[in-house]
This record gives sequence, C-alpha cells and structure tokens, in this order.
Amino acid sequence: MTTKHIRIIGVPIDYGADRRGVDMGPSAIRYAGLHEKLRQAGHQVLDSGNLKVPVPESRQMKHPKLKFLDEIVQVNQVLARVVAKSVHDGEFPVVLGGDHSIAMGTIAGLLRVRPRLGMIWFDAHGDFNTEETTPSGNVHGMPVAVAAGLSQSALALPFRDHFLDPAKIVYVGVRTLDPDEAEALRQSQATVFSMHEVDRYGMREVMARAMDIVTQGTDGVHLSFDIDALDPLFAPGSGTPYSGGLTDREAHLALELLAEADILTSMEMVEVNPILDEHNRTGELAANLIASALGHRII
Ligand code: 6HN
Ligand code: MN
Ligand code: MN
Ligand code: MN
Repeated sequence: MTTKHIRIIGVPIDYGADRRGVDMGPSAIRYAGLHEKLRQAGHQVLDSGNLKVPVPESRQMKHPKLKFLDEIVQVNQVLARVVAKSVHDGEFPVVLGGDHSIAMGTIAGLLRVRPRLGMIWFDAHGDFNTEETTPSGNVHGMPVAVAAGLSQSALALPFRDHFLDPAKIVYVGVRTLDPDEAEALRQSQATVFSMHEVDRYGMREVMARAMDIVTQGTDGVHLSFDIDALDPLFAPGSGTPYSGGLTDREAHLALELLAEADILTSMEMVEVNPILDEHNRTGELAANLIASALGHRII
C-alpha cells in the first residue's frame, strides 16, 4: 500500500448514545498501540489529540427526539472543519469516536474536498433514522440519513453545501433496523449487505461487490466502522450489542481486502465503550482493525 500521512483525530463524545462510556473510546484505541501499528505498516502518523467536548453533566437534554442536538451539531461543525483541512493537506484522516453521531461531521468535512465521495458503513444498525422515525431520540441512529439529506432539522446544518449520494453508500453487517428506518432504506438507493448476504456469499464476495459500487464515479472512499458490526462475543465493549454479527476474522478479512485494493481515503472507528469492555479487548480489536484497513500484515 502507498505510504500515507495519517492524521488521527479523537472525538470523545457520547451525546448521541444512551449508554455513557463511548467518550473514552479514543483513549482505549490509542492505549492499544494504534500509532505503533500504523508506523509498522509504513505510514507517517500525526495525532491532533481530542476535540473539545463539554461533559453531559454540564448540559441539559432539551429535544427528546433529537437528544443533545445543539452540542452534537457544535462538535460536528468543528470536526467537519478539522477533517476538511486534513484532506485538503493531503492527509488520510482516521477519526476515533465517540458515538456514531460523529460521522455527520466527518462526512460533511470529507464532502467539502471530495464531493462525489463513496462510503462503506460497517454496522449492526442502519443509522438511517430521522427525527421523525427515531424510536429513541438518539442521534447516533441518524447520521447516514442526515448525510444523505433526509433530515429537515438543525442536525443537517453542517451539510448545507453537500449531501452524500445514497447510491454511493454500501452497508455491511446490518442485522437490526427500526420499521420506518427499514422502509426509508428500501426507498433509498443505498446498498445493504446484511448478515444474510455475508452468510450467503461470504465476505470476500460481499467486499468485491461493495468495492465495485463505491469506486464507480467517486472521488474517494470513506470507511465508517461501528464496532457493533462484530458479534458481541468478539466486541463486548459496545453499548448497542446485537447477536449474529461478524466474527473477528470476517472483519479483518474485509478490511485487509480494502487495504489490498488501496481504495480508502479516510476512515473512522466508533462506538467502542471501555466501561463495558473486558480489559480493553474491544479497544485492541478496534486498533487492530484500523491497522488491517491500513495495510498491516504479518509477513
Ligand atoms: N449505533 N436504531 C436504534 C436507534 O436508536 O435509532 C439504534 C441505533 C444504534 C446506533 O449503534 O451507532
Ligand atoms: Mn451500531
Ligand atoms: Mn455536491
Ligand atoms: Mn452505528
């Protein structure tokens, strides 16, 4: 793989999720030796540290259908600027969450430099709710819908200039959707490789099809990886576990295939929850998965 100038950006935010603890994700992933692994893979690594995020105890939740809307928009607007600058400077941003609401800022920033972005989204969930369809009011269930232009709320603020074309979005590992969310996804042009397709065709075939879609007419490929795409057996440190997920080997294979094709231009790793983890097992897995996506090999 080509040598990359990797820019690590931590976003210790958990406003988008009900269960506290994902704000510690960036520390857990760094502690697991992320920098060393990426340097071993031959890359230059710079770390911007963490974005400033106010603690929830100092805030009041105002909008029940868009919990912590103002705080989330504020952090994502800063994140969008930081990501856009990084890409503009020729770097490869690796964003560490935090909950999945940060994908809104990451994608908004990427789209400013790569308006025809393609995206692969690993997740047990669709994250395709809007303020109308959400059962929980948790914004981490909404970032793809917002990026694709489906939200009418202030959440869409960082996306005034560019939306992500749903036809350039591919999901892998999905196994639970809310009813209205599923309907919205069916109406969209996004491609969903659920666990059914992973079982049926195998990860190698699923990734070949996914890579085909996200490289057609695009000017970059973003990987958004929610650690709950893996089965809770392998990733216990997740606030929204759902059984029947990817094995660690399937996940590594998927990311190694991406590395081999060398098509990624940015990535994010989200929803690692150290409070629920066992001795940082999930943090280590997350660091190893990032290394796999960036070309780390045993030999
Ligand atoms: N995640 N669909 C559920 C909701 O509350 O909207 C779960 C979302 C989970 C989001 O894991 O990033
Ligand atoms: Mn998820
Ligand atoms: Mn545009
Ligand atoms: Mn998610």
